[in-house]
Amino acid sequence: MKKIAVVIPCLNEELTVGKVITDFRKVLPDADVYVIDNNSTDSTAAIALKNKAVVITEKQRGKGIAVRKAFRKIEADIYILIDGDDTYPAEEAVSLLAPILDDTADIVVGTRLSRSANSKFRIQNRLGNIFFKQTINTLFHSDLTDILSGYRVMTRDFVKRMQILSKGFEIETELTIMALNRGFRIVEVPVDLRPRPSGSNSKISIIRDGVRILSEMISLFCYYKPLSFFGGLGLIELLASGLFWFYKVNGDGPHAFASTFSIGLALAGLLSVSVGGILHVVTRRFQELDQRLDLLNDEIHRTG
Ligand SMILES: Nc1nc2c(ncn2[C@@H]2O[C@H](COP(=O)(O)OP(=O)(O)O)[C@@H](O)[C@H]2O)c(=O)[nH]1
Ligand SMILES: [Mg+2]
Repeated sequence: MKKIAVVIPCLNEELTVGKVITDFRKVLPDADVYVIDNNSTDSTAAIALKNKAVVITEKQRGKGIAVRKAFRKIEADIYILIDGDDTYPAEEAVSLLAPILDDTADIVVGTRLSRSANSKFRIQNRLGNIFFKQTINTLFHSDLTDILSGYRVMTRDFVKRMQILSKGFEIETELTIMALNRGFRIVEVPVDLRPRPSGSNSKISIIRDGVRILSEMISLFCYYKPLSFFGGLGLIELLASGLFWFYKVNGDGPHAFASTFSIGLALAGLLSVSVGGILHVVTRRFQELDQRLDLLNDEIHRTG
């Protein structure tokens, strides 16, 4: 029998955490339920304990920090990550578990944005999600429908191989990009997102967390695909230098500044491309190292 852990990161969710726990007790009576409480100032922890969940306290604020602690502390074969605001249907856990149980996925994402989902989004959240989805699919050549879903089911192997560094709401972006980059099998299952019950408030700030999520995407793109990132930058600089030379140096303006600027831009372009090339080689070596560590991990796991 597979050991299932339900992991619920919470910050001030006293209105909903109890229902999320009892809903999972009905759907998966043998699962262990963990609430990762981030110093909530309301009675989230007390309600979780009353509903016989295991409460893990994390002093440092941030959903990413809470999930990282959960991945380190909790031992299970399968991990179900879900928000504590009762906006995701616990009853869908069975369909999200299926690809994991029949070993066709390493991570299953409850997609709120697939055609068959009937999710209740605030318009700015829906537009933000679509923008981020397009960005990741473009940068990483994937065709995912939902990047930021808080409802995920993951194998132990996946969870224990994640080096989570993000602190806040970038956690889902980091998990998605690391899964894509490491070639894990991602399966999406439609779920209907519900609105929060009245009186219960989202902790996300569209601008602050939107900027954080975007910068997380760009930095991971830079780390995992340095040749595309720096090479692309270099090509833009070389192109700009060529255009500048063509229009300015050949034009009748001050030539000295124009030619110096154009040559400077060309050199910067060549430098970016070379940096991209060097980092590409280094990244390749790191990927091989990751594989070796994974093999060692398997070895240790097998020999116990
Ligand atoms: N542990 C922890 N959980 C958080 C933090 N911020 C948000 N959460 C939880 O993460 C989940 C998603 O947050 P929410 O505010 O609903 O974001 P939204 O669904 O994107 O609007 C909820 O269960 C929150 O309680 C935090 O700083 N620490
Ligand atoms: Mg929410």
